[in-house]
Amino acid sequence: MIIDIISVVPELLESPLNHSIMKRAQEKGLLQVRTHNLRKWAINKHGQVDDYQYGGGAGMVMMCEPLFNAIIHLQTTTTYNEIIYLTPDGETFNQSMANRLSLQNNLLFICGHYKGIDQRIRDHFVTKEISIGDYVLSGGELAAAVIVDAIGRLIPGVLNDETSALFDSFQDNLLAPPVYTRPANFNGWKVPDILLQGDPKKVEAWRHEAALAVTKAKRPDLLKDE
Ligand code: 6GU
Repeated sequence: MIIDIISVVPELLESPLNHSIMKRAQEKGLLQVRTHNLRKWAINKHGQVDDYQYGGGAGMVMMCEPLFNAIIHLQTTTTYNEIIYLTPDGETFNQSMANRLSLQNNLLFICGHYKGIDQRIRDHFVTKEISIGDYVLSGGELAAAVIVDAIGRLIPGVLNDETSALFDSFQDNLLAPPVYTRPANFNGWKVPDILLQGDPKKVEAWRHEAALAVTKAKRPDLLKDE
């Protein structure tokens, strides 16, 4: 999968996408993340990419021209399944969106800053608008990093069997059950017996019950959907 990201602060994307599982996905050639500094398509030598908003009011708006030229340039070599604008007024991101997006070949993310991007770019290019939650970030980059991570780990071959995404929280609308590692007794705090007895059926049943209990306690809304 190729993910292109247009940003005025591409540095913000570097660390989160170049370590751990995202690093491995890219080294294995399963994921290619390419960041593009919008200033390359600035309208003048001052690097201008934003301007005052028509109608007045505080805050700058990212101009049509740099975004138009950046998108057209990228489209000459890549056909995108979705052009995604990261914005607090987009559809709220969740695991089922991550699952669907992980099946695509090429995605383009546009990170907004300031008051956002000129509406005409949204009208004429953007095919999907995503928010990562009901709060406002200073730009779309951290949201893009979150989404790329959530999608990237779902690409077949990125995770091995042990870390398989099939057992993640939310994949079956349940939160994950508690987990334990050695020692079996730490300061008198004991690991549940079932997990030590080595009967896979009993372990599975215990985990399912525990997942249900955790979900009921913390996120009862998840159980209502089904
Ligand atoms: Cl995608 N962008 C910004 N700027 N703020 C957000 C967001 C996105 N999602 C939640 N808050």
